[in-house]
Amino acid sequence: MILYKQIFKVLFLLAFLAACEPKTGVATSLATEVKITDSWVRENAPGQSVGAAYMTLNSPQDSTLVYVETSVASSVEIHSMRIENNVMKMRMLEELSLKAGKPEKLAPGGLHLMLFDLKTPLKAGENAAFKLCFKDQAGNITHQNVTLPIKPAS
Ligand SMILES: [Cu+2]
Repeated sequence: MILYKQIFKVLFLLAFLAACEPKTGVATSLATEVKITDSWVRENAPGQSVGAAYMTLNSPQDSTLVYVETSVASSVEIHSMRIENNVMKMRMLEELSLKAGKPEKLAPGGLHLMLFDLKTPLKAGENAAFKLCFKDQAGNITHQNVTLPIKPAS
């Protein structure tokens, strides 16, 4: 009987710890959380294997966007875009620096997240899950999960 009680106690404790873990994770990341607004994924044309996602990132402290992944594409790159001699040119950035309190806008015609090798067509009205990894000045990496709505291009 006593043994049963002890096993029960241990199981209860494990369940309690498991339930607590995500909460503490959220609590610690809250202090340094980057505010992500105006986020969306562009609906893609049939047959297109690449896509683009946009958002405004506002970090409370100097930090760097170092890595992005998504449920809808095999890989994600941070791109800048500019017009040179009437030709649109995109360039891959290894990372994107965020200044404390200064919103960094990823929007059509400028910075964007380029999605390569789409796993599924991007249809307006659906959602896409993204994970963004930020590195703070001390080198600590934090992850943030966001769900982006897919919207028509215009
Ligand atoms: Cu691009």
